Amino acid sequence: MPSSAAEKQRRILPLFQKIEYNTSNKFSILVRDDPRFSGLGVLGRGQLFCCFHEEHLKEATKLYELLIAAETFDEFLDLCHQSRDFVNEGLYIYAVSVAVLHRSDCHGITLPPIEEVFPDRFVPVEALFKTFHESTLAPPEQDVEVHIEDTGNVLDPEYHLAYFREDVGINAHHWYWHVVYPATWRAEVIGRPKDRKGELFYYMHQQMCARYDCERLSNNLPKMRPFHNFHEPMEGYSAHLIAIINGQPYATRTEGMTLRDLDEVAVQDLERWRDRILDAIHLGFVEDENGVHIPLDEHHGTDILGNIIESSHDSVNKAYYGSIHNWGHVLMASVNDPDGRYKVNPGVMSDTATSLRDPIFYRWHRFIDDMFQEFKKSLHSYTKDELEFHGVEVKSVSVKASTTNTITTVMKENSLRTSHAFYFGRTGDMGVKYKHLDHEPFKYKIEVIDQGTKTRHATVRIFLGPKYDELGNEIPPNELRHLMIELDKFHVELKPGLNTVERESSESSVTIGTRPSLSKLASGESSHEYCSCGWPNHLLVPKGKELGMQYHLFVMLTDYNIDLVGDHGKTGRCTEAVSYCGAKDQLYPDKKAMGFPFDREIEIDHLEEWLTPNMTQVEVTIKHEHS
Ligand code: CUO
Repeated sequence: MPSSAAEKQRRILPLFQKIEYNTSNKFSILVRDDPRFSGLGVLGRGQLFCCFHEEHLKEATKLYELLIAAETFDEFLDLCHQSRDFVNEGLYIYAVSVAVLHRSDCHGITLPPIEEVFPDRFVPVEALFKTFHESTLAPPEQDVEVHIEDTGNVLDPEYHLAYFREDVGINAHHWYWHVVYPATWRAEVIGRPKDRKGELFYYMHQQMCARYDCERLSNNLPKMRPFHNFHEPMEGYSAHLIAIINGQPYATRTEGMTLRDLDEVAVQDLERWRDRILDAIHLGFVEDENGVHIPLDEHHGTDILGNIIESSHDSVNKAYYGSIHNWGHVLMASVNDPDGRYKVNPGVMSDTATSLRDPIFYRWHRFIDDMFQEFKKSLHSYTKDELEFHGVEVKSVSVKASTTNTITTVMKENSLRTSHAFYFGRTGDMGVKYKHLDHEPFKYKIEVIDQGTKTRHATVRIFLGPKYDELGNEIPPNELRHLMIELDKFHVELKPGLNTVERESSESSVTIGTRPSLSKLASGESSHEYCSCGWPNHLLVPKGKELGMQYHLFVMLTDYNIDLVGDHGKTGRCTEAVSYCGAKDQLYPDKKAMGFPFDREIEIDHLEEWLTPNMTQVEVTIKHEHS
């Protein structure tokens, strides 16, 4: 890392540490009279910042736009220091994070892990209190670490999925994804367009749902039912999280509660927006604010719909199509106290760092995804010609691990330091140990014949999907496509004749490596710039079953020269987890629809019949080993 970046990194980190949790806004006269801060400090300190609430986002946007617009790094830092004591704590961290990721003078700076900034959003309260307690017994210089214990039991079938929903890495990924792609991003003001943002909103969340269903099948649970009926009683969920900023728990939802109207938005509004969006899909166009019809075509339809459904600043008509996804999160988080009469915290669905913990998250997003799928139904299925890569034949694929074509998963232990966030008047570290799923490292070996006489460039696309459903029936291709999870996508050069392509699981284009801890960043030990967004590699593949669970491993090669967009690959920054997070400040590096070739209906009954010579599949087994 160049020394200036190291110096900036050192100066940035304290902004994220030991935030003073007070309930009164500390407006200095200087700040109050500074017109740059007008409109800030509206959401009170001690309130939970909701990443989906329109008013909260509006204020956060004001702050991150102000921070991004600061002319020099020093001015930026100065604004950060001034606003730190008077804007809402959660809103502040969100806005500063957005600014750091988007200021050109912050290149080379890595954001500290959100789980160390706000451990209370990741660590159950029982474990946090135990750490506090033990730290009072231990000498102040001694480190204290406690284990996170289970917070549920088998009476709740969803408990079996807790390891996935409450995984630190996926929740951090989701937080950073929304920091990289703020719903309110105004490219025309900030000057940095976000390519295919609406489509990526669809695809990244579709993949989370597919991954969740793969995990459900691994645990002998049926695939989830989408949350289509907004009056349906919901399952319960208790996060066991407490918000340190106000000392209150995130609301527990008891089983059987239903959505309630808020002052801002009613359940009926969600229904009206849903119907308008579905009407638009069936008519084949959306109507903008001036009554102009914009076609939902195969090139832009998903992106336009993504912006409408989220909804983002780029929605073509927010007044008419509303903001169904964002308000859905808010309504679900508010079922306990819709009019705020008890002054309690909302549930975890209110925050991008916590919402993945709640089973309703996936059912809500499956419903959202079903609207996109309704659109995809309006497009023709890919023809053989669109699928083929003439002259390229994939002969075979195998997975090299301790046993060929078998991947073993295990539970592993990791730890997380909580003492960066709070004052304890002690020098020893405080932290928690937690378990997470992991898999053995593996390698794909793909044999490809290039029948041509010249070197060619190909994009390799690798997906994984379950072979059998919860009843033991083989999943037909058109259902399977909803469950296919992307494992990797990369470029290869093919020479004429037989080629052997090998690729490590750790190189996956959907995952990022271990993010450096705050201590590592502070000591300057981490010289690599991490862009923070990316699926954790330890959850690259689903858990599988103890006796083994069969999956299709699918590989397809397409023509790289046709797929290529812009100059990607030559100047890419933050391209580690490009499939789900895009490439920073660049066009999305693949011209194909996201999720290709599984994004459209497959009208053939057997997978083998659908495959063209440039595709192949092999059965792999995922086996979970109890440690
Ligand atoms: Cu990421 Cu609903 O958008 O959570």
